[in-house]
Amino acid sequence: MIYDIEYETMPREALESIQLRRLQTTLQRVYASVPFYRETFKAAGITPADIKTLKDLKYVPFTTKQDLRDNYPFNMFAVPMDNVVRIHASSGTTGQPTVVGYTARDVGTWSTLMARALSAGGAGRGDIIHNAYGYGLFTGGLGVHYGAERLGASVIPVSGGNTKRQVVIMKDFGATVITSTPSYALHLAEIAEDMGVSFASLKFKFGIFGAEPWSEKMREELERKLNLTAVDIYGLSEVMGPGVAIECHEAKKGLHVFEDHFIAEIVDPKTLEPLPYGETGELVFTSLTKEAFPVIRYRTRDITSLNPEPCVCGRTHVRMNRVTGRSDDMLIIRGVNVFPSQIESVLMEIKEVEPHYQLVVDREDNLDVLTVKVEVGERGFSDEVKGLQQLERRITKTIKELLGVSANVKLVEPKAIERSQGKAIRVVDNRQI
Ligand code: DLL
Repeated sequence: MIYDIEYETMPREALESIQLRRLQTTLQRVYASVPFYRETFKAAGITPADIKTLKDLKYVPFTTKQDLRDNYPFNMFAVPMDNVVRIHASSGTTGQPTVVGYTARDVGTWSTLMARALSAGGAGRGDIIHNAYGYGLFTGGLGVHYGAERLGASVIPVSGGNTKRQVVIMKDFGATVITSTPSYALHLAEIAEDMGVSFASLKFKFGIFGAEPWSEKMREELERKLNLTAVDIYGLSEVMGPGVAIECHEAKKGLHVFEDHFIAEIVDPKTLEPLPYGETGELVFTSLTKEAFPVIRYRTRDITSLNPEPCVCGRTHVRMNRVTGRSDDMLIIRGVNVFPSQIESVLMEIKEVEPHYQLVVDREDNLDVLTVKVEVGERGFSDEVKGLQQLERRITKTIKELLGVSANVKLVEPKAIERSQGKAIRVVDNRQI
């Protein structure tokens, strides 16, 4: 069902006129109230009045994660703290966390967009949503929670962790929709199996998975193991949280960006020039309705492309393709660029291994060495050592053929790779230390 039929199916022309009006208002607001934006606009020799069409957005300077860090914690806020009712922060694994704020109206907008998103993903009034995204500073848990309530579904705020108890709850409460990271969903499936609970006996119809990159092959795996339809949801704290874009369950082919609230651009990561529809580059967002923490041309570092083709679901909002990785997650192994998701796609084709893997990069004698650790299925490990070595060689060869990179493949025992309760850690790069 389309939650917000008027806005989600609006003809392009009407949508673009709303975008322009909202963009101009946002630029004026940030110029008046956030010193950072006033300074960057001045340095670029522009004022908000110069932005007369949507195309003029390309003259507006970008905002980076470093800019947000430099203004830690609250200097990017465009309203007085009196008006901020909620604060979230990104995990900050790569340095100072980024802090984001919301007015009461922002929380309302976010809830509506998440209700739209859940609805596009197959949920509705009457559904029971098992929400295993983490509650806390991370936007996943509370973002989905408020959206589910706005939608009129019943939400179980189970959060991440305590996985055995989650299995019991899933069974006893009869949840019909699950929301979690794809890696945690696989872990839940694994624990359920250990406990003798089959997903086929559960009531799940839809899984709404995101917060980390995952592949088409992983979708097949999740749909098979969890016996549901899996859709991809995207978002980031800086832009709002979950619910910036989502796949419709009808097409499952690209994520509709809620364009009446966000302008998405794809730019060449090197030249920063905007790229046309269909070309792959870095995703950049400008928020159009946020009050407390507007973002202007925020460089997400996420790599994808945009698809303007009409969709079977009737939504007119442009679709972004699956995020294949982050530009800062891209590994350069002896000069060859590889994304973890590419390795994932190769591994998923090999039936003897499980979808649990980790990439470890070291530098030995000044050379990059990539080790792909992947779990072998229960049956595989009791097999002969010779068989395992052959399998390692076969995977090494496939990776080399398809991606052009040499990797040491190391088969490990089932469950040897640590399970995460939120975002999986796919890469351990020892070169930076
Ligand atoms: O991960 C928000 C979220 C919560 C999205 C729940 C979806 C579901 P952050 O912690 O700020 O916010 O991380 C944002 O995660 O820039 C991407 O690199 C990555 N990411 C999020 N969703 C996807 C996805 C939340 N569907 C960062 N596919 C983003 C690939 C994703 N990467």
